[in-house]
Amino acid sequence: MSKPGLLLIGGATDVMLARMEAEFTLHKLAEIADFEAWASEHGASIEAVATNGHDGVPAHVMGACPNLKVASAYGVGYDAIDTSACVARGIKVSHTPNVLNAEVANTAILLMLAGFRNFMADEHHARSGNWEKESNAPLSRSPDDRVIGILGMGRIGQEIAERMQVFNPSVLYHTRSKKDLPYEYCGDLIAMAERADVLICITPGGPATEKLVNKQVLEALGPEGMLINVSRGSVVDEAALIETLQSGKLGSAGLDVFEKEPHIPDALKSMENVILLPHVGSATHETRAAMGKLTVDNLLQWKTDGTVLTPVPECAHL
Ligand code: NAP
Ligand code: 8YV
Repeated sequence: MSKPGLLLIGGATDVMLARMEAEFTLHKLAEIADFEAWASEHGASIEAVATNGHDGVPAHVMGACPNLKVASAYGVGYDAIDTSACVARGIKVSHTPNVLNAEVANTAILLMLAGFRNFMADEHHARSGNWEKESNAPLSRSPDDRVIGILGMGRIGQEIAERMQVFNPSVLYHTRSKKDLPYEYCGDLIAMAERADVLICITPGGPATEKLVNKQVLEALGPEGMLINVSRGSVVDEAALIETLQSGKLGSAGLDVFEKEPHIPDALKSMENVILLPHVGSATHETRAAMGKLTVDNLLQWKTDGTVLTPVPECAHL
């Protein structure tokens, strides 16, 4: 019996490739030179797509694959996938929730700790020889006993709140609906930012959260305040972020995500009170292996019985 066609969009590890190739006829988008020619020969054979949170499933790919039935995303965020279009066609979309909670929470906390303790500048002070040539590094601030506002209190937000308990924080959170959690709910994001020493963003991206962290929120956070963004670049108004940091109306920032990745504005690169990471929130061997396993498990489950293990909520009814 012939194997169903699977189109790989973006990269995959060797382990993922071996498992996919054993069960599907694999086509790699990155290796297709003439997409139209490929589509007319193979498009109709493609029943599954493996993709990621950045590349999604482009409209021209969906259009070229009339028999597409499942799209398995490597990552929990799926704002790059048009789920309405998938639901309309009965395409099941899956993602990789939970397996990356701990890693992304660690990333957010590491950014916060590095910010309070001024570790980037201190590292430079040590490495550059300035310690020997000049003097001791300036004092930094303690991460203990801070007010932490978390924007988005889902799987990862809760992991962040739990993991930072050793620093004795007062945790506030803002979401659209109050949760049954031992943290203080704030219905008003600006009011939460006014009270917080640190605002940690960990909502999904997409239109519902676009520029939720605007100039008013950043100014409310204030000259001593710290913004940590490990969600999506779209959640923060990047121009307002640059403006408030430059004017001193916002104290500092730790950023793993940006509006136009992989582009990072020069203004952000030039600021010493900003820590920049190249979207590595989940990027460890261990966590990426777990994400890769679940990505392929979803495809194999679909091949077995037409279901997926971890559908995105919009597709759970399919
Ligand atoms: P989740 O469990 O779905 O949690 C999302 C949270 O955001 C919920 O508490 C939700 O509460 C809140 N939310 C959604 N829309 C909102 C809005 N308009 N205003 C305020 N709050 C809103 O998702 P998760 O698994 O924690 O992942 C969150 C996101 O993190 C992903 O979608 C992805 O974008 C990002 N992420 C980034 C990395 C990285 O490498 N940097 C890695 C993994 C994930 P309500 O529905 O009650 O509002
Ligand atoms: C990954 C992420 O960088 O899961 C997410 O939403 O942003 C990260 O874990 C990405 O999705 C891998 O493609």
